Amino acid sequence: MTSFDKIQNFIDGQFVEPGGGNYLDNIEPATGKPYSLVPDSDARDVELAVAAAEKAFPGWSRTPAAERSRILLRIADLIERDLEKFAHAESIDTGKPLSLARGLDIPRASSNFRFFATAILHTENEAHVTDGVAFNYTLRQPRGVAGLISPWNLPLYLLSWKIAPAIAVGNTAVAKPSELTPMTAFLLCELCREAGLPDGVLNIVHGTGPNVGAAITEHPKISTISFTGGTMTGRKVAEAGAPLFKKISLELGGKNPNIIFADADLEAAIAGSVRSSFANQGQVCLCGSRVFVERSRYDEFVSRFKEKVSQLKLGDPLELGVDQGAIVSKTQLQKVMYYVDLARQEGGKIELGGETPLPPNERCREGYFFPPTVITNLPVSCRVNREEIFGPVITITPFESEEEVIRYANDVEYGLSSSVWTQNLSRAHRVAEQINSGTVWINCWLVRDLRVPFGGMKQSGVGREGGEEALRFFTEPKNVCIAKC
Ligand code: TXE
Repeated sequence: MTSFDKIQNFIDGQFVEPGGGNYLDNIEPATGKPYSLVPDSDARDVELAVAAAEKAFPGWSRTPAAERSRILLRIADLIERDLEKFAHAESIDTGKPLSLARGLDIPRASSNFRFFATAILHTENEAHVTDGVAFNYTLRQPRGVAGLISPWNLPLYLLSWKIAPAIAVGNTAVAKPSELTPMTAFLLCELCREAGLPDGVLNIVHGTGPNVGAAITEHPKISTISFTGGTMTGRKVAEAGAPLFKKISLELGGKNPNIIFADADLEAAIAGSVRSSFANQGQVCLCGSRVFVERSRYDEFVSRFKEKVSQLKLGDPLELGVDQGAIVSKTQLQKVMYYVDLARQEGGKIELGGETPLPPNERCREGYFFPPTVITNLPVSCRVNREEIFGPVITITPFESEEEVIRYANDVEYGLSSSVWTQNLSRAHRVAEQINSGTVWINCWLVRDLRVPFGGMKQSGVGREGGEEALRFFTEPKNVCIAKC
């Protein structure tokens, strides 16, 4: 194993071993085999990272915005320069097709840095004049050390979505990527050094949720926590942070509806639904896993949708032309298979997929593959239709009326996103208003403008990320009131 294969923590600008000297295997999902080691860090490493972040805070928070911006822009440029290296690393680490990492994950990580680097150059401070009495202005100051915890499905994309706004506004950070997908976070540290980010501004501690994640959420000197991951974990993060009155943003799971009305442009709706169902093997919190189709076009939709889905090529993620790679881990694969079995027990009809496929090649003989799976004939209220599967499995259900489908859409504990396909503008507005989700896409999916508020309702989370919301989340508003004498 080369030194490149042994991932290290990044604390105070240095690559360091975990204090306990322990490592975990980092598995390549496409092969099922370990290909690198990831630190199995613990609270001692978090302690060192917090100390470094605290030490760096006074200097970084006083660094002029223009200088912070310059460094973040440099990081964005360097990610772009190393696009191929990062895309390969992300594909190997997650099992996602190389083309997806190259076309979406890594460019978006670069955009995240660029977006917040420039956003901080264009902020305004509010002022409130109290008639004849006083003048108020609002300072928005960085809050100190931020704890940033991210999941495995879009590793660098989601971690940079937190790191960039946190440090852009002058905080320092202790970040923890998922222990399943640590590689691109490790590579990012080298670029931060090259870009001239001062030591201690960004610290990355690798390890498991219970050891490192919990140490971050419980640490009294980390006052701000931004978390993306599963809903059950989000609950633990909230429980740990509440007694310490931490400011917490939670971006959690989804069970998103994808609604196709009879008047939709069916060609576009089918193409969009194939993406929203199976992009990244269905492992995107925004995937539309519950497809609802108006009865009069239901049969046509199901047959055309199945035809399109059957054209998706499952294969070695590193090969060209592959649409479906591997599932991130054995545990996640088992979870997906459990839900497909449950669907059978609940009376579902497996229209497509549902069985472990043959390995795509010799290299991937032990890989974690599962085909795009389409299920019909399930009641809206069954578990498969209510619980987050987070894999390449979707259900299709017919509906009779607008009222009925709105009821179906809202009848889950989640509320992250939704898609609505219709040519009727009034209906689009009406339905968008009534669906309980943080984002409603009309005639599209995953169109992301980094300025818009992003987050979930109900058990999909608390708080919003993106644009102004992120800048506000990572700062503390302070009102200064000057008497008019
Ligand atoms: O995620 P976890 P898991 C959903 C999806 C999946 C399920 C479980 O349904 O099947 O969650 O996945 C860290 N304190 N999503 O277990 O555990 C962990 O190390 C602090 C949806 O892999 O939520 C990782 O860095 N942190 C989702 C991060 O939390 C803790 C994306 C997320 O992992 C912790 C991923 C603790 N006690 C899974 N325990 C989405 N909506 O984007 C774990 N972590």
